[in-house]
Amino acid sequence: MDKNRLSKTLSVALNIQITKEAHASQIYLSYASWAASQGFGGIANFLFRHAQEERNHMMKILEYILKRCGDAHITAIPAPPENPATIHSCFEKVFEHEVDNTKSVYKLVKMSFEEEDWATWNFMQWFVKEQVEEETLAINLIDKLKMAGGEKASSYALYSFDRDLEKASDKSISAQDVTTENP
Ligand code: OFO
Repeated sequence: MDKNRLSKTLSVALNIQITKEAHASQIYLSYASWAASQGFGGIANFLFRHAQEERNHMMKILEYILKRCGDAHITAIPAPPENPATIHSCFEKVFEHEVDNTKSVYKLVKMSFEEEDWATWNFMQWFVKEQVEEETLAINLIDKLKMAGGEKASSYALYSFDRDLEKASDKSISAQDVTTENP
């Protein structure tokens, strides 16, 4: 008896998304290390936390594939891009990565809709909501940085921005504890 409840196409796409989430985690991890090396402890803390969140997203998809008795493949993760030149460009890049990830989430939603795989369609709605939150968060931070002077932000403005992020909570929710209401 074949217990696999995922089509070959969706299984491949979900596995690609696992690698994309792992890659996103590596990007946050590398930007966090860069920010820490520049003395921005608050920004680093924020980015390290997001690295963990992306890893949780990866686990969430892996667990879903296994729950549906599909084939999960763990592959190599592409290297993160070069370090950003400034804090402003760091957050612009974060936003661009999130938009890119949103596109692949939408692709999965479309595929599951076309296949009438309502379980996967429903599962992916969590990611649709999560991406809205992550894009909004990145946009808000870029707006704050613009107010602080953007690329020309003074050391004091960056110091205040860093201190604000330092105060943000350190807790990232594990994939298994996440709900649609509390992503
Ligand atoms: Fe950027 O959040 Fe994962 O999917």
